[in-house]
Amino acid sequence: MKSSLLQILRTNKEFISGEKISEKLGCSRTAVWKHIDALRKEGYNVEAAPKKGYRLGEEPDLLTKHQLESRLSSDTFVTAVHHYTTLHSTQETAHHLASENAPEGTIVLSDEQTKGKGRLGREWHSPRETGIWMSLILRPDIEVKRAPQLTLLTAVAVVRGIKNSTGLSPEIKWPNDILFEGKKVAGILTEMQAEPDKVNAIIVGLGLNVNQSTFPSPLDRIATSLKIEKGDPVSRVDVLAAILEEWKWLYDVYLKEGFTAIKPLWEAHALTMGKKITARTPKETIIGIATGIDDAGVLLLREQDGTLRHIYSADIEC
Ligand code: BTX
Repeated sequence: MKSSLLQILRTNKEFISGEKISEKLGCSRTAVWKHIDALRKEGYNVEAAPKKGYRLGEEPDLLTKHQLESRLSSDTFVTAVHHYTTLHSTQETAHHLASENAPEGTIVLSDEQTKGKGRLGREWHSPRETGIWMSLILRPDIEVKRAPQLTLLTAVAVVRGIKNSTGLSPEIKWPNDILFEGKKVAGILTEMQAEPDKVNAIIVGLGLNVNQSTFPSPLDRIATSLKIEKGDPVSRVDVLAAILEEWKWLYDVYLKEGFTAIKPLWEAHALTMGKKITARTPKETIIGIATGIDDAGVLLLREQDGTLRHIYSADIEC
């Protein structure tokens, strides 16, 4: 109800009467008033004028269920939004929901994470209301070995969503970082619930720094935010809605045509291609020229002696 009310108020630039709203929503005028009162308490500036009705002014930058739902297009792939003010980790909660059969398209968002996690048990700094800390449950009918392709697909969605909503153009560092001139603005963590030959759920976590002005040491040397890059605060909900739009069509294309259709889009934003890089895996360090990714999304690295190496997972230094 709150999502629909927000949509109605937003699409009416001028005042709209309580009666009209109640007709559109199929509820009483008292119910309309109650919801408007609740929105005001959350920080929405809803003007009221006698005989004219209500008009929406400034909106707070919240990632609540109704704020996000009111921004999504009707053909979104988002089926449920779970919003929390604080969580250990949206990944942890999404895993729990996935194992209880939450449908594909379920999103978990939190204003802050107290134990946000990166790959290999690293920490992800997720301070309150400054970033997008979210996990998405997907249930594609794909082989287990194809799951890492969803990290690359998500990176494309994030870069394109950022570009569409802010005009900024970050780059992708294989496999899971989004950077502005070497500084990390976002990280992606793809995890899986699977049987040996069947994916039950893929949980894609996205941490995107939006409105931080500074970072604690030692992150200050390696991290940036959209606000720092743009020089102005950025609306988290606008950015997230734009990313979800991109995510949806890329995922549709991926399910129909496979990763080969996504690969050129990924390459168009990839930072590492053609450059000399160092790939560190738990077993070895490989230095070479990144020549591209193959049709599975595996990084191809040409060593000095000409050997072509396939890198399935590594930390990359450019
Ligand atoms: P990663 O292992 O590639 O990167 C983790 C590293 O990034 C850390 O060791 C640290 O150096 C650096 N780092 C930590 N926090 C930040 C930050 N806010 N900005 C820039 N750099 C940072 C990347 O892992 C994947 C991160 C996914 C995070 C999301 S948030 C929502 C979801 N829930 C959850 O617990 N994790 C995911």
